[in-house]
Amino acid sequence: MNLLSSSVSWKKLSALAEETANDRISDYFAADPARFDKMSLRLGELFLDFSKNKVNDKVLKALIDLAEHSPLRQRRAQMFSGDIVNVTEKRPVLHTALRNRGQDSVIVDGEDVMPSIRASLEKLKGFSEQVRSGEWKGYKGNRITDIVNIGIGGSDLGPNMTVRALLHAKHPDLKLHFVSNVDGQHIKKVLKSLKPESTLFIVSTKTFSTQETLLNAQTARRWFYKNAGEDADVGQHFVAVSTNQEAAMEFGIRQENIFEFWAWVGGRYSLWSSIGLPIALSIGYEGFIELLEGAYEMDQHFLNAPMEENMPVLMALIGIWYINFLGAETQAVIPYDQALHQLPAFLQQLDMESNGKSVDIEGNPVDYATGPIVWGQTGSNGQHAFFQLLHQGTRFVPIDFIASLEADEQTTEHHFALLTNMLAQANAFMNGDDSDGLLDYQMCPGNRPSNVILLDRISPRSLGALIALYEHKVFVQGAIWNINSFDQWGVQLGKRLANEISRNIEQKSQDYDPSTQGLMELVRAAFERQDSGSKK
Ligand code: G6Q
Repeated sequence: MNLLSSSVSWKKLSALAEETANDRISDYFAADPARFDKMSLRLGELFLDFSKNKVNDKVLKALIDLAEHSPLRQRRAQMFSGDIVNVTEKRPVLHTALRNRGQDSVIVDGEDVMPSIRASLEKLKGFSEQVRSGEWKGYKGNRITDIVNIGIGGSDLGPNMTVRALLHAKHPDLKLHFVSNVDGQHIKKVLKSLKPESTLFIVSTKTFSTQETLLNAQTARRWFYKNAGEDADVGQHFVAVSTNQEAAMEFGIRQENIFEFWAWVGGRYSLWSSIGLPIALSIGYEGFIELLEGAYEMDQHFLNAPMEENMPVLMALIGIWYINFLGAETQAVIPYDQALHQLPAFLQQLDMESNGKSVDIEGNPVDYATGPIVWGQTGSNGQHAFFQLLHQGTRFVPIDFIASLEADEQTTEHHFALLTNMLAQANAFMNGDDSDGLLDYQMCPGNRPSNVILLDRISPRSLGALIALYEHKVFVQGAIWNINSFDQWGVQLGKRLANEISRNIEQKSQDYDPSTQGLMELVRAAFERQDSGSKK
């Protein structure tokens, strides 16, 4: 048995789960008219209502006790100060330094990393301003109108989600495209509408060794030469964001057009670094800085607010209550805002790649559940699809609702309907429906918990705070579960095996299990047929 699951705080929570098994959230409100005021918090442009959760004062106190007896405080201090918290990869984890808007230095290996972070921001500023103003010219002297970010996973999801969320603030003459899938149809579709003389490619890859990204980048380069001619200056049209300068230069990217970042920035935490270049290009450098400031505000809150008033800590603890004591397997994230439609995919990676672990930091198997399955899509669409299961199914699914208060001037009526739908759902999940005259199958049991996060508006600042809120929530859960939230050996395995299998198909290797072997044979035969077909 692990230390955590045999701890006094854990046992206390198990007892409370039994004691409160038949409690109803609605009764908590009836017993305490001030519950909403007590259980809601504001930070800048972000408001969190966590009152519709199945937690009473005793449960909250026991959860905070669990946090206080965990390595959380120590790990938090270690992360912010640049100690090695990613122990399996022996690295510090410093996305918080990337958005450090204060004067503090952050020391890694005896050196302050802040000057190089500031220098990389300056470079981002200079380049994004040149492209946005039209000063940066393509090989024919045209301004750039289309930017294609080629990257996958952490080098795609963060900038992609953020650019889409802030489309209302984008440069009017620039269009951002994102290519991630190795499926050639993805890049083919994007390239179809583009002209080489006005297109800029960003090859975004921390390692510059990810198969999907390299293949897409090579296809883009071939397309460029084919349409622009062999003499066209590829250097004006390809830049890279990478820690691997050598490989980027080998690809043909000029040294001065490589935007650096560092090994201590994890892929899924990298949108605050040069990986955020598409964001700066789309909304401008000032907007990018506002995004960092919003996140910095959340960092300061996370560091300084008492546990009882600390948004990421509270969201994490309530999540742990559901996952470890009430049996929740999943966490739904439902943004009631079309601009946030990529947020569930982003959070899915953030949470599942970080906390999808089953050994603790010392390498011992855990005997408790860790990260949940995170899923979701926009409301109100979800209401007409999977919400049925949430209302009447047998599963217990906590929900995060996210929305912004400010409406677009032309569509205020729509925005009002959007928000009222969300409020109606959160209310219905809590209260259910057992009105007189309903037949059994019409009844909704209710007592299903939710958080509501309201942004005053979707701005770089509020979005920065929102993303940092979730990053820290994930961090707190990882610290309490005593796992390493910053490695991803499962992802690495996939990368390695894909390369091996493609080599071994060609070499007709017989080293695999019969199923893999049989499937490899079918793929090989299909490609041989296509090859010989194309030669005829
Ligand atoms: C993120 C993961 C993973 C990674 C991609 C792309 O935390 O490590 O999603 O970002 O595999 O890797 P590269 O940026 O090295 O191409």
